[in-house]
Amino acid sequence: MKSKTISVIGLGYIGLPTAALLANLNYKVKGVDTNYSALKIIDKGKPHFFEPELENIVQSVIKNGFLETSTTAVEADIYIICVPTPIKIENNKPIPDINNVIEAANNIAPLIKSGDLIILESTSPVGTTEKLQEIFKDASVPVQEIHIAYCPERVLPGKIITELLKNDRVIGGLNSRSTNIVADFYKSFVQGNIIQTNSRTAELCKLAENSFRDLNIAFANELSLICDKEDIDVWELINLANRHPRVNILHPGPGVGGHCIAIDPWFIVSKDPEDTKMIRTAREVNNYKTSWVVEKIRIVADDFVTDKGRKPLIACFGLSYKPDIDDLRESPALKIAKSLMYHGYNVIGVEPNIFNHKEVKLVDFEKAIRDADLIALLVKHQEFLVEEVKNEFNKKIALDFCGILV
Ligand code: SAJ
Repeated sequence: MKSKTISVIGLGYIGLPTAALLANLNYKVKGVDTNYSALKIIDKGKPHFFEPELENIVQSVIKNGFLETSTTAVEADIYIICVPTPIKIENNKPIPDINNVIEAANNIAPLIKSGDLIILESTSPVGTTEKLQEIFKDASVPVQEIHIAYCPERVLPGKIITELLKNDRVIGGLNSRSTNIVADFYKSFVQGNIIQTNSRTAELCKLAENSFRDLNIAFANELSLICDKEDIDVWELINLANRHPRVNILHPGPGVGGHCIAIDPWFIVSKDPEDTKMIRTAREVNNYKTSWVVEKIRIVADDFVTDKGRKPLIACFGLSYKPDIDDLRESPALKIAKSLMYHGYNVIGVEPNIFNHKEVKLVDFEKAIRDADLIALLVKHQEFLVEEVKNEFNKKIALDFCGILV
């Protein structure tokens, strides 16, 4: 298997770690991306985003030449498509955009030869892998001679390298022969189990996993709203409920962010709006939680104005979409900071994983603690969990939306 060449199309959060890991296992890998400035950084042996353990691997595989980059499609034996599949919400209606997948397939179609593997890893609506077959019908080899499969990525940002190797993988080919052949490829580098199914089940499996988590977080967020009204500590409540042997409630927070859980459930809703009431409602509850947090901060800030006759300086602790990463995609914390600024409040941010932000003024921890009148704890970064730091928060008007002070 290692003699095969691989082309990874899309060198983002999933594609780059996948390409680097495969190159590190001595596959000859070509990474393809249209983002020239990202490729320039990668060519210097650096990832264009932060992910633990990734930099050393990228550095080594660029140096030894096992990973090379290109802005255009490159011929290979195995193609792995990891391009973004965004979703737009128009008039309350989710509209998935799989144009990047279609374009990637169109670009590789002229290069396809008999025996090639074409693997889609991007999160996609049910039926997308079948659409690829349509595109390859026009290729110079009969589609029966190529192997098309869907294999969703399931890695957790912050633990991508470990999870790429250790997680179980679901492989859904367009036919059982393709499923087997693609499964053999994954067996060459994955230590987890390789489970075989068809493409449509694999596609929905990925969407179901993230929707499951979204629903469970929505439940925790809904409890936090109820508890706030009833004057009950939601963290204590969840701790107590979780002592039941069959209850495991997740953590409430300022909403759900990232490019996966905040988006993927909409792929299911978009195909079947009638039968997806719970999935849609979970999305709405988690989105609502973000605006609820803004309102809570505004109430306290407005009280401060009444009391002191001046606007408070609000320090938002954490801007990323979840703890201990620098990823701002769909971040509720960033949305909250920006919404407060939009409403005319004075806002500063403390984000240990980011040096600079073009909209929110970032300051160091000491300055924020010294200058802020009001503190909004939005992301449970490890830096904020140190006992002395928590003591500093407790000396201020601190609104804790992520369970730092519990
Ligand atoms: N969150 C809460 N409460 C919790 C857990 C999470 O509010 O108890 C929030 C986080 O703060 C964050 C959001 O949810 O804003 C999502 O974070 P996450 O850590 O749950 O998930 P992601 O988006 O980083 O990664 C998910 C993972 N999916 C599942 O756990 C089912 C990962 O395995 C997927 O590979 C990834 O989506 C993806 O790429 O689809």
